[in-house]
Amino acid sequence: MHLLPHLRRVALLKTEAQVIAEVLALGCDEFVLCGGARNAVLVSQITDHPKLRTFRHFEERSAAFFALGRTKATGLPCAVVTTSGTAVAECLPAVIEAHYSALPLIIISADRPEEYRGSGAPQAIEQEGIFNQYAHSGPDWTGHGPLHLNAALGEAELGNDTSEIELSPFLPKRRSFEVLKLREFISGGVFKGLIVMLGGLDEDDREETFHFLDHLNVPVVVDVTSGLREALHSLVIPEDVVRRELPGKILRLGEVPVARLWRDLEDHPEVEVLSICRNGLPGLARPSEIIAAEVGRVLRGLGDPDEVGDVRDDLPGARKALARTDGLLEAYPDSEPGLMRTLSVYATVCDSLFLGNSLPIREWNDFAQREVPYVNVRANRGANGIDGQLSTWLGATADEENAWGVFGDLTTLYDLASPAVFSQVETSGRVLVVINNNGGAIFDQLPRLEGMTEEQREAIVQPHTANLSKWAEMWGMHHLKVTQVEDFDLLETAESPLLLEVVPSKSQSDEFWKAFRL
Ligand SMILES: Cc1ncc(C[n+]2csc(CCOP(=O)(O)OP(=O)(O)O)c2C)c(N)n1
Repeated sequence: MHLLPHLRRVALLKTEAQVIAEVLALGCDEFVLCGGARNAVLVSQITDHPKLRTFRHFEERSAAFFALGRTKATGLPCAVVTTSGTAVAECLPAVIEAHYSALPLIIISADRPEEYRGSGAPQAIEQEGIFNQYAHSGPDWTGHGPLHLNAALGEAELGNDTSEIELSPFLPKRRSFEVLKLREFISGGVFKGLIVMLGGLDEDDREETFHFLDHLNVPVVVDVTSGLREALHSLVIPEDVVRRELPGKILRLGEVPVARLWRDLEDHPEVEVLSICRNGLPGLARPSEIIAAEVGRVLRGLGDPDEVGDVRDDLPGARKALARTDGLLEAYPDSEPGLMRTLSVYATVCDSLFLGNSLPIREWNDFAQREVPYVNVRANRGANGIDGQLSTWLGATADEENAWGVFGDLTTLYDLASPAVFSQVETSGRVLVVINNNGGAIFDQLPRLEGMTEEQREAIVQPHTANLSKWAEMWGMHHLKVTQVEDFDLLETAESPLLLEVVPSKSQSDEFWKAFRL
């Protein structure tokens, strides 16, 4: 009765040698190895191969995010190797993030042999297709998203020698696109204003994007993860200025922008939107245009655009708004935005910057210093999760000194196992900043919270009593707590990582936000 599905599953099963040959043919030379007995044959063959780099991690959810971080740093595939059972399922959040970020994360799972299917035997679960639409499983893989390879292994297998298998170059599928769509978008009907919204960009796309915007000369709502926030500062416009009067056209480059303005566009179909992005998803539920390709390639294809300029004369108003914000930051230096501004000045010494989701990325966009550019700015913006953030940062910066990452307190509590890799990554000058505002303070700003009971508020904000100094001690981090701006004077980096816990003044933060929103 179940013959057909059964045959299909048999056809998909692979041996460890087939899986290793397949993954090397795809250009994957980095592996994050997780514990277990069933995957031991995979682990020993991978570590024996002379051309492969390995990391290890005991916790698969963190391991998969760490591997995702590696793909961000290298642009190449990185594979997590897990045992069977729920170990595989732990990789789902990172697989989803890789899907929406179009990154080449590979999951290699050891499975029990075919006869164990549906038996309920220990660590025997249905692993084939476990990631559903979020991962490819075979030759149709484009390299623009995750891949799952499932190997059926007996526990006692020694395996064949795979150390001679050659490593091939990584060749993601090249996508074709129409530059004409972009040419028409920026040349016709721009009398009601054209604004660019700049989301996260790949490092390779940044130079091309800068030159394009320099020629186009239109106001830009910029995300720090574009890596161009400071270089473009004469064109930068705060989103509030644009939200007051929407332009006729918005050109989005890169990842979905953080700004509230982007969400507003759902209710304004009269604003024409064209997105150019790698994952090929519009990021809006209402109709809009899209070019699915690397931003740099599309802009190179276009050549230098004609100048459109500041058609609506928005930029003088933008200058005033930014000056007003600077005044408020000075007036409330120990508020969360105030401490963020000072932190951003200290962080100009970093060699790379990672921003966690929720308030850190938003407050950095709005309040960080605007003069000195940061190199290698990164974030996980695919599915906007607060999970796996520290692990992604550690993976992305495994070889980098002076790596700074800024995270919320709940985001940090989500990824407590992440420091398990400290002994395998560069820690010199590493600074892990936690903005500890006692829970999801982002939700405190929701008007919806006003009429709620304390119990309801707590369920949404999740305040806690965690003592982060004990966590720092557990993993050998120095710990510095900053509660006012002067405390930053004590900031000193070393060979081992620093946990910089920033605790904003609640009263100054409340006053800041009240004045800011006037
Ligand atoms: C995995 C996951 N769970 C829940 C959410 C919903 N969420 C978005 S922001 C947030 C609170 C984040 O709190 P924290 O890390 O402390 O940052 P901050 O308060 O500074 O914004 C939550 C729970 C999410 N984005 N991802």
